[in-house]
Amino acid sequence: MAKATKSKSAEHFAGFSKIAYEGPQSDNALAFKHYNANEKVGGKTMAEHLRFGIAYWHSFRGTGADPFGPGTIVRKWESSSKDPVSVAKVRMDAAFEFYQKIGAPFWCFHDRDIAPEGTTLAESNKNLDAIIAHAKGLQKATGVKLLWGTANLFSNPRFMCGASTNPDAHVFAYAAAQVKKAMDVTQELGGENYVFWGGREGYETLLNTNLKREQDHLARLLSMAVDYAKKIGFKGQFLIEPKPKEPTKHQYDFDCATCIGFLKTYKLDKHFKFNIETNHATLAGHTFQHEIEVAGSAGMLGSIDANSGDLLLGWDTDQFNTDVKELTLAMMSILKFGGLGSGGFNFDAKLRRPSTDLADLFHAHIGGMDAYAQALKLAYRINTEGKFSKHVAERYSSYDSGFGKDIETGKADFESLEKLVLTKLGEPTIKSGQQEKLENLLNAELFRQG
Ligand code: XUL
Ligand code: CO
Repeated sequence: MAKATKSKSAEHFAGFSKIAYEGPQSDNALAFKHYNANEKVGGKTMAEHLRFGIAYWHSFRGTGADPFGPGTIVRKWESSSKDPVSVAKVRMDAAFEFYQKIGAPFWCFHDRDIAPEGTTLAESNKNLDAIIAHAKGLQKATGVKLLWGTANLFSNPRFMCGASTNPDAHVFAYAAAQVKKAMDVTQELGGENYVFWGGREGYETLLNTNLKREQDHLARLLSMAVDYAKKIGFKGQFLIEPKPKEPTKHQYDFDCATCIGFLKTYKLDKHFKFNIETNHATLAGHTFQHEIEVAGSAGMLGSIDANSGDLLLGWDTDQFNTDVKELTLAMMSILKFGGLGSGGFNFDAKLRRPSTDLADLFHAHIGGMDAYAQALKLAYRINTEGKFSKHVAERYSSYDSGFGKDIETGKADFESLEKLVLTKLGEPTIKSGQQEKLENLLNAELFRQG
């Protein structure tokens, strides 16, 4: 059971001890039922497979505000001082206490989440430097590492018409300066990846937009980032996080397939992988697994922003995902592609507006981590038994030899295939896809004991 710990003055989550694994039979709401960090699944521990990260912006800057009302979530550390940089430090202490208590090995941030924006770029950079020094100390003291950093190029009004895709070159220059600094501090903290999410890199109306120039400019910013990484020796992985819309009506980083085309057009593909967010996939009209398959097939599966949308709401609700079936399908694909490498599963998810207790932050992450752990175990078992992969392999087996192989290897052409059909093959036999049988098999596998 989670025991009440003695309240120390510097303890922000007093009463909560480190969340322990107690197994599926436990009825302790503040314990893991499935996530057992050191348990091995196929030669790797769960912690190594899942590399969970906590999103600073939601868990430590989210207030529950929505377009219809102000914040509902009040945290004591927010009133710890009148000076915003001092508050930012105390808030960060609280965050690292949470990371340790929930047992997440990683965290992620935007520059403007962690440090207050100043009235000039120089002042913003100074604030950021003070907080980065603080974060460095906390990382060292706790062992929690940085999964990725990024620049917020969408909140400040200067970015209302985009950052790198802004019609004003002055705004492009500002965005470039901000990304430069965000890369510097990500490197300073040993960040394993750097993310580009283009929330306002798109347009509302073509009546005022030069689409071609905007896309060229987005590619210019990404090329500058590639050059700058070389210059400073940043070895982390660059990740693009696709999203089709919201806040902008039409965003250039629509989905993985669109981004692959974009990156190849500008010869940037070898420098980037994808940070796939579940709710962004569904906004694009895809399943989460579809986006993973598209990225993985191109060798560009990088990291995951772990969350979920709501089937009945058409926007980015950023909920914690507890849908084990959806996550098992996703994990089947992730394991098939060999995992996420330097990526991880970052909870880009926020508490619901009425979830105002500190305990809710624990329940939300416990649920998300347990659901992924269950999915990992199920996916590993399903992939190892190979019932689905065997079925898929058999379905395509006509390409393994003979004229099928000639098609794949480029030996066949229109004339040779026409001759074959006319003289030998004739009409193909109809073969069932057996979808319903496979869906039943999936349910049987998900609920099978052992
Ligand atoms: C917005 C979103 C961002 C990115 C980082 O939908 O997902 O928080 O993850 O900028
Ligand atoms: Co995200």
